[in-house]
Amino acid sequence: MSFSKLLQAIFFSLSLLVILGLFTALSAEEDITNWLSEPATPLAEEVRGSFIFTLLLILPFLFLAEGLLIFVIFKFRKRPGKEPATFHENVKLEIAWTLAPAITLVILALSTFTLIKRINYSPHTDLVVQVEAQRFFWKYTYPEYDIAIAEEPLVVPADKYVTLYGTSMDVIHSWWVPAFGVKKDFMPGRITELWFKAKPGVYEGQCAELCGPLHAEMLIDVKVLPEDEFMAWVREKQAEAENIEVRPASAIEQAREDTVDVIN
Ligand SMILES: [Cu+2]
Repeated sequence: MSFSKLLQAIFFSLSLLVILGLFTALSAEEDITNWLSEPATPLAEEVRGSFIFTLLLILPFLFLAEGLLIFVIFKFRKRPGKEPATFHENVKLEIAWTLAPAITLVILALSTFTLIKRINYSPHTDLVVQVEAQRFFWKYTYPEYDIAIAEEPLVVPADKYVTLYGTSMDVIHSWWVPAFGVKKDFMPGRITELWFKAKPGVYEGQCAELCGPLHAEMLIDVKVLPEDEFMAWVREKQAEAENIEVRPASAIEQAREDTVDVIN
């Protein structure tokens, strides 16, 4: 088989594969991947919108450039009785294909940076939760309710602005719940802010910063409950904390004196 025949065969097989792949993806009853999770917060909706907007703006360039390339390769190639074309330079065309992508990039930058700003600063706060990341779990403290939990799902009220202030006790961790559209690094010695306002449901996430041997098991669970159920959970947790017997300081003091008496 000659080299050009081999190239043709490879080109043909690859095209067939791509068409088959596209057909399978389009006709699948369920999504064949979960690489885009359903947005559960307005922020996640915006992130999704920004993703699609970006794709719509940049894909025409891909198709135009690759389409032109393939067209030119076939149209101006060397054929029996025909020399290959050798033209080059076209100032107008070159200015156009420099300006068009540049303007597109400016549009993308403006829309992306405004969205990043919205992600970074919570517009309002109904509930504050402090997060301490530690290899390999998360500790959540609710200062307003005097509750601290670790290795348990984060529980928050639905449709409320929840602000997390996170830091790390050892290495860099990253708090990432895809459905919320947030992913922020928690670093030792620094406090990072993130926020979400989620629909009721149970959401999963994961530490997204390689932090050690059990990094893959540093999972995140978030339970978003209707407000009354959330308050019931708060009362339950507070009651649990009260039931832990704490010896008053005076009792400890008395015990020490008794011991001293016995020794003497
Ligand atoms: Cu981690």
